Amino acid sequence: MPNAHSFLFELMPIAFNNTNQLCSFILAETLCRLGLTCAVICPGSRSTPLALAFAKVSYNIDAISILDERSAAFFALGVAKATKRPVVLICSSGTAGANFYPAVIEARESRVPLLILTADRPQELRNCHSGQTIDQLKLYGNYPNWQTELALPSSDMQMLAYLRQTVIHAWEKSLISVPGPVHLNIPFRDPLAPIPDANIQVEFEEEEFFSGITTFSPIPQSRIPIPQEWLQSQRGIIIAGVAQVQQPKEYCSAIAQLSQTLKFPVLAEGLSPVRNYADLNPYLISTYDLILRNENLSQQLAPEIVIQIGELPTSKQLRTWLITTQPKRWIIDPSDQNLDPLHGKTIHLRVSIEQLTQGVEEWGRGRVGEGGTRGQGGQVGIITTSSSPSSPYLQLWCDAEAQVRSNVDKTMVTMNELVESKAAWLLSQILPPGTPLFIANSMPVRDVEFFWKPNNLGVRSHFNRGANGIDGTLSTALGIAHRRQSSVMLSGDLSLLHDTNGFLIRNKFVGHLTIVLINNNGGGIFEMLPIAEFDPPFEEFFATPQDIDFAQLCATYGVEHELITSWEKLQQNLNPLPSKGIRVLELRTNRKTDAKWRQENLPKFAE
Ligand SMILES: Cc1ncc(C[n+]2csc(CCOP(=O)(O)OP(=O)(O)O)c2C)c(N)n1
Ligand SMILES: [Mg+2]
Repeated sequence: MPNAHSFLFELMPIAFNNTNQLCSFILAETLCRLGLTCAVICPGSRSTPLALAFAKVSYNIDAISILDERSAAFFALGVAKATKRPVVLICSSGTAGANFYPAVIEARESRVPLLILTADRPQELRNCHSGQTIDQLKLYGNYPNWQTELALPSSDMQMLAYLRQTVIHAWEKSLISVPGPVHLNIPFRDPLAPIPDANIQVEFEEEEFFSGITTFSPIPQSRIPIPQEWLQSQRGIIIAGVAQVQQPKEYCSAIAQLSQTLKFPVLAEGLSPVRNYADLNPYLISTYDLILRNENLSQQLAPEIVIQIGELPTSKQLRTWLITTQPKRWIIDPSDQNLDPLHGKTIHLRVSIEQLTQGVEEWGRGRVGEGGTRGQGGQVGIITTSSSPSSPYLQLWCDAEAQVRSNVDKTMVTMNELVESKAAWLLSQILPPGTPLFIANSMPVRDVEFFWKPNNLGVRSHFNRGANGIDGTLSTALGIAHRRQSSVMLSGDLSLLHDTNGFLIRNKFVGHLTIVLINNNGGGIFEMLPIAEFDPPFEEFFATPQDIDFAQLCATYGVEHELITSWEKLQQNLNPLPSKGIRVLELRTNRKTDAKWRQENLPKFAE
């Protein structure tokens, strides 16, 4: 439990002559004792008491100053994604807080805890053109898990207790039942700087006031009985959807256990940790999108039962197949959210996969067909967890995977030209073990889904698939990489250009980020759409080439840049990774020929 250090005690006589400072100190110290480790602070005057308190409350808080609020908010999102802990985000009054908005949305949609503290003018200075004052109440609409305005700072002991307890509640609300953003709007009267207020002198017993603050215990989840249909079906599949989990190995083991017990294949999205712990999972299917492009196979593989873990993969091919075949679907996810964009007859089982598989040993009772007997009223069967498939359906999946995987690998190995899709395939095999990787939206996530090869490198993939924005890409990646193992980001040119203010974080950033930049001078994704045939207006209004010289751009920020002209060169640069700084490795590609390559080749792998 962090304690206020001596530095604070030196400040105490000043701080506690000033109500704003006292209250901001209580706010910061309470969060610190709850486990806060990072606060991102944007410059401004109204937020002065908060900035001082968070910058000085404790050496245990990493206080980071970032100029651009949009970038700051995505950076905080990245830190919170990687640590799974709430990160505090502070700004001044006015439009500053509005710039947090896209990251607040992403935090909500991808279930990331953020604590947003927007400073505000007091009531009497609102609605009267007092300057830099907007309506900040409910600024983020329905996106926050919880939002409120704090009372004006007061040195009354009852009010200090109110503040302490409200802050504890805010912390909890950012974490349960589903992690997400919480917004506290905080009014301050002058004086904002730590100078004495008139008549304020507070006697404050710090240790007594903060004693007993502990992190809450999560709401216990009840055990859910396993549907009998799972045990009885020979045509079931598991879909491991997009997921960013704190304990990837445990998560993957639980899925593997379910798969081996039921003898169901696991269709794992490129953004699922399952692909990076391949040895755990003998029935792993990574090429489902390519397999399902084969009409014949997609019919033969029609499932009876689907167990979807978390959110559905991006693949349109997979989604269309599920709509056509209409299997009975279960969705395993602890949240209270609707995770069925296909609007099937789905049953949500509101537990985590780890919890669901806790009693897995008992499920063998009733499993038909591989050494067990169909149990009645708890009669015992024996579960087998051997890795040789026993049902013809499972065998068909595994054979298709082996064949398509081999076709993909043969194509990629012999490809010397800089075709975009190869970057995802190559990265899956060459990154140092455990590398944090941020995958930008647009074609990078899609190439990862198509081509990320199963491996045992334990790469930690992150992404903003909550709202699929191309905004905040660089800042999120820097947040993920900050104070962690050397990291990599895979991004298109427009996504990087949308967030170049992220480079302003370079002097605060601790660690290393390599940006693998696929520069196809525009939005390659739009080349895949029917609108590409209509030029004009295609180039000007959809592809939007920006003609940026990235070497010069990088030079402006003091960021290293290298033009990569061969796959060997890329490979050499990615392992080992440097330990410090930001670096761009630019691959120049051609979006028109790349779109054509995908259109021609994606259907070929499973022919
Ligand atoms: C904030 C935001 N604005 C616009 C879009 C629409 N959009 C999706 S992909 C894309 C182009 C991305 O281009 P780039 O990053 O170069 O990747 P590429 O398509 O070339 O792979 C755009 C504008 C979006 N997803 N998010
Ligand atoms: Mg592009």
